[in-house]
Amino acid sequence: MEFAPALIEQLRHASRVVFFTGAGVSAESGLPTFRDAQTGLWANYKPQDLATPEAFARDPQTVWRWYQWRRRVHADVTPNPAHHAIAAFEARLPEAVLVTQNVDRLHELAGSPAPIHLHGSVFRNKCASCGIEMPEVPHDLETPPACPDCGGLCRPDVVWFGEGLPPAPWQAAVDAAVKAEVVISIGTSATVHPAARIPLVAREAGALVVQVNPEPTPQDKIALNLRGKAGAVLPALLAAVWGE
Ligand code: BV8
Ligand code: ZN
Repeated sequence: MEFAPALIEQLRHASRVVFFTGAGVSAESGLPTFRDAQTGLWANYKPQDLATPEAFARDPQTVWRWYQWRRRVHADVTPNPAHHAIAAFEARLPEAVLVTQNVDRLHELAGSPAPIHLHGSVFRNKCASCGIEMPEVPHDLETPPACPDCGGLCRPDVVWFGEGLPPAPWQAAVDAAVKAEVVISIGTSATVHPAARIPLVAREAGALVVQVNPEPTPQDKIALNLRGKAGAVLPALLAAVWGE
């Protein structure tokens, strides 16, 4: 895979690089992206309809079972070469920051030290009423357990549509974006807000935005586009920059 020499030079001399990932970085690990049609039992549900507080209030059992199904699916997948390449870049770039929209833990499993999760984690639970953190439970538990403090229902500690993003991760991501020399935006449809603004904030502050995606996205116009799958492009980029 060929890269523009100017891009390689810039990455060789950059220290403040922000990696911004979406569901596409986990696609080659076998995790369906939000855009992919759901399978089996969940084929006739749209994620956007289930990942909302209203859906949980209306039918907690169904929403809980959807997350338990996703946890079972997530438990069986492993990081792919894209996750490993990002972790290898981070190991060489002490000031690198990884911001992810994903709720899986594949970046952590690939060795990324401190991914910033803008949308929470499907492996953390909290009380839907008082918000305290609740322990993980076996992924085959069919009904949400009750909060030991207030009796409220347990829910996954993810950000649902219509919910605000956690302030600290959001601020950390914006701070990294405004200081970034380069943002590498990987596997995101750039349609979910406000997360999708992170590359734009960096661009407006003068950063180069590189986008890795086999498909066009609304980010195309502000990015240097590397059309391809993350699992192929990122290891090739790593080799071109560091000769690894
Ligand atoms: C908020 C956790 C306000 C849950 C998620 C109208 C216009 C604009 C915005 C809105 C609007 N109406 C409503 C909104 C706001 C809404 C929003 O953006 N909606 C969109 C859908 C229009 N946003 C919100 O509601 C946010 N909150 O605004 O709150 C507020 C503020 C203050 C106080 C109170 C309230 C909250 C959004 C967070 C939602 N939660 N996840 C869960 O997972 O169950 S987001 C969820 O979707 C995923 O986590 C992921 O982050 C996102 C999907 O985006 P991507 O990661 O980009 O994935 P996607 O499938 O879309 O695309 C995959 C890409 O990968 C594709 O481009 C594909 O080509 C590419 N790809 C595929 N294979 C590969 C690949 N790339 C590389 N390699 C490959 N092999
Ligand atoms: Zn509670």
